Amino acid sequence: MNSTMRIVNTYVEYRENPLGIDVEKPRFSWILEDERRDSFQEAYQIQTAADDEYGHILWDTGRIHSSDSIQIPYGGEPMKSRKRYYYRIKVWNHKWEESEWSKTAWWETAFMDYREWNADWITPEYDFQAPKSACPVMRTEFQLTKKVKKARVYVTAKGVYELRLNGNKVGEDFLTPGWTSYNKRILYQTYDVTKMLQTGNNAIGAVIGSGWYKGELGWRSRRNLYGGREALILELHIIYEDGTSQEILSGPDWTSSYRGPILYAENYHGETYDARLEMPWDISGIEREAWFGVRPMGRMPKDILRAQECECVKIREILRPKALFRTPNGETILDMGQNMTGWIRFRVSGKPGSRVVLTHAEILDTDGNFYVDNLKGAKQRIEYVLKGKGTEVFQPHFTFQGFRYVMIEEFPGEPQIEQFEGLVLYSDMERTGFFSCSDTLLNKLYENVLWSQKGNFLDIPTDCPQRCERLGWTADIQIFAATAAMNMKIPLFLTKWLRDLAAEQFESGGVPWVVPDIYDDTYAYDLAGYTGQSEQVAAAWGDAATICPWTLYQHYGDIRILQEQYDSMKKYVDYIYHQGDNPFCWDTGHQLGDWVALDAPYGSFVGATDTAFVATAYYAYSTRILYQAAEIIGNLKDARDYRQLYEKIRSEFQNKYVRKDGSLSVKTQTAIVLALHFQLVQNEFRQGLADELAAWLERTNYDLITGFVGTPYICHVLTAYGHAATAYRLLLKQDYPSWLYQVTKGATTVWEHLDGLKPDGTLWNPRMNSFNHYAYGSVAEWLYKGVTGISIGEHGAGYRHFQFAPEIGGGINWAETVLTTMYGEIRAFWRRCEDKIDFHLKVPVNTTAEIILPVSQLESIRESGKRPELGNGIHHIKTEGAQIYIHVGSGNYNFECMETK
Ligand code: RAM
Repeated sequence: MNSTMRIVNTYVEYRENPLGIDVEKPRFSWILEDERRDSFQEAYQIQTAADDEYGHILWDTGRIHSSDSIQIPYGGEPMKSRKRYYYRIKVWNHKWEESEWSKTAWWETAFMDYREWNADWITPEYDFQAPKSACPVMRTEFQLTKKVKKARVYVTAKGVYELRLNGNKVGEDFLTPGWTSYNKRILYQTYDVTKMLQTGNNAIGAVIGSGWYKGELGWRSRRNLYGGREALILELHIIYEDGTSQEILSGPDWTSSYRGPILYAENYHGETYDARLEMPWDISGIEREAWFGVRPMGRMPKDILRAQECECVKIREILRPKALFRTPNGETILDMGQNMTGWIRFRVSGKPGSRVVLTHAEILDTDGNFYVDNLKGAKQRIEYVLKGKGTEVFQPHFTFQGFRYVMIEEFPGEPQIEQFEGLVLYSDMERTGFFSCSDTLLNKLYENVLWSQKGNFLDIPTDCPQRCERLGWTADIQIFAATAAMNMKIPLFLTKWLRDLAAEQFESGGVPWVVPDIYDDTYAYDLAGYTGQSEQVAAAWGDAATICPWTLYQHYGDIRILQEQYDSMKKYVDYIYHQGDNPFCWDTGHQLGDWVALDAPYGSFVGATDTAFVATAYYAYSTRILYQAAEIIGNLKDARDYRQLYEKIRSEFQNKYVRKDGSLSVKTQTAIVLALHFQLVQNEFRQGLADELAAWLERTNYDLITGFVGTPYICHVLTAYGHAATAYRLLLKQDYPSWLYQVTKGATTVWEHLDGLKPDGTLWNPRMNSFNHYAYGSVAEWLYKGVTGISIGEHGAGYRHFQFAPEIGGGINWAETVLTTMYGEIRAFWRRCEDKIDFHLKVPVNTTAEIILPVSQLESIRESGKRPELGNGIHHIKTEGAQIYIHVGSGNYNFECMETK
């Protein structure tokens, strides 16, 4: 065993040591490292065991001759519920050198079958004298006489809950159980509470807020969308040192009270908390008399319970305010320096009954005063009443705010900046992508994109986090998914949401505008006028059904997501097939088109691009994804049938929209972008169209005028047809309209509108003007792919094979991307120095890369001082046009190129 190939990380279902999963065949992935170049895995072995010493092996693959190192499904006996399984992995490299066993890791199951739930759903008995909007508590006490070896709690609620045990909060998650299509799926969480229990008396209970379940949703101020009563279900399983066990279950013996301190809590509107009403309900020995009973909800189904499927929401970052100042109107304002989503935590002392009142907003108006009009009625207001004992620290429970500025309306004494901090809440995803370059404005744009992702990945992918919307708008996420997947590890987050998408899909196969779906035609009326349809389905929105699973497959090599979502993908394409009289185009229904494009007619959100053009282009694209997915999952009949359908749609598209001279009949930039990016026009016309787009941009001062639909692809299209210089002009333009315009205006997140704040200082219509919307942030995909040049190669799903083809230009002197993929870290870097350019690439073990350098002669390249030659990781070298292609295996490569231009 003299190999230096090592397993440095192992994952089960994308996680290290997940607690409480119910996946039947969890998948293993591992990351390999080796200092030597060109290192590949030849074989692997996985062992699982009931103990961490492997005394009792449960499943042993033996040595499997395979180079696969990600997404290997468990193949042992069906797993039992509530058991920990240990595993370890070893590998052999291409020289048959054997690695050490990986560090022992584990996963633990929750309930593998919902029928094992013995607890009841319970709801508090109503207390008519309690404040109407108060958050109820449900609790119980129990005795332990023996020493506890292991204890787990399985818990969820209708509403959002905070679970407490013996005086402490259980776990570090907030706003659990998050938002799913509650009528069909509710996720429960698992916590290890072994250390929180004590011999003698114990108390456990939860306080429940309205949350998404029964709180206000949508701008029409509707409540109780899923039901009118909070409910809780909980099982605490205790195993004693002596091997015996005990269960504490939510049930009729629990008690409830509405008399706690949280008097009001709503996602949009904030929280009211009266600390004088605090009661120690989470410790044992309280008066039972003042408490009401609970009602078991016999009819509430348990078959909708699923173990938590992704990372929960946590406090991911803490920000210190940048300034405390007074506005011209005399308002006292805290500036967080960053538009963020989450809470303010403050420290305060004062008399009993004195108050802290805070309101949150995204921007100041042009006069520098606090501006709330764009919140569309979301109050974002925190009211805290002091109990008046020493220093009191408060952070909200069942609400979240999108804000940069906080107006301090009331505060005992003079507020000091040190008394406040910003708690940034989002789903606990690992950051995987880093980009930076020599252009500071571009770096700021990139940071803003990241912040918009943080601000809008709060359990579901939302359009915005501040106004009374915050919904799972389907187009927004399909547009942003690839960027999101490079920035952070999102497969679990998005898989969970895609399950909701499938759950919410209409009988007809149509996909609702938002997932979870809360809309009906009255909402449609507000956005689109009377549509006369009960189901709202739009191109580019519904296509989230195909594009999101495909994005996960590409970025994480996840075939299971294609298998799981396949029916949903197919139903969606079939739905379009059945719209209107012509099955090969989509020219019916109410379409949202190239949303918020600047070429929109006055007063419209829908850009100038013909909506049937957009719909047909997307129809073709989704059908192509579908047949490719069918191929990958081995459904060859569908692959054939849908490929034929795709070809028919494409020729119908050409009949309708491509003129004999190769120009398009729809004359917008977005039309060209879609036609090229989705490869819908005949080969011979493509270059001409790309040239037309580039010339158009040049003529119009590189104004960025495309909307949600055209913008994500515009730079990719330009670069694919030799117009990288134009892409850079567009990207780096600072005056209005452009991406950097908002950066020069002090943006710290990405705006919904390119003209959210116009050059003349006026603001876009407050009805719809968010300053934290990630759709336009999809340009960051081009920072990774274009500027630093990292993209997934053909048949390279999961970055098993990738390209490094940077676009040197835009006056940028250096750029760097570090990307943690399923195979490990890719690092790509280039730098201009005097008359040459340095390139560096780190290729993970078990992957290959194609390096494409912008020189035409091998003579002008050096690797460690020599002309590159085959061997030592380099598999092929070829010259084509003005570029050199070098195919390499794993390792670190440094090339030096004499610049050609
Ligand atoms: C707005 C949303 C979203 C968009 C829809 C059509 O209300 O914020 O971004 O997808 O409309």
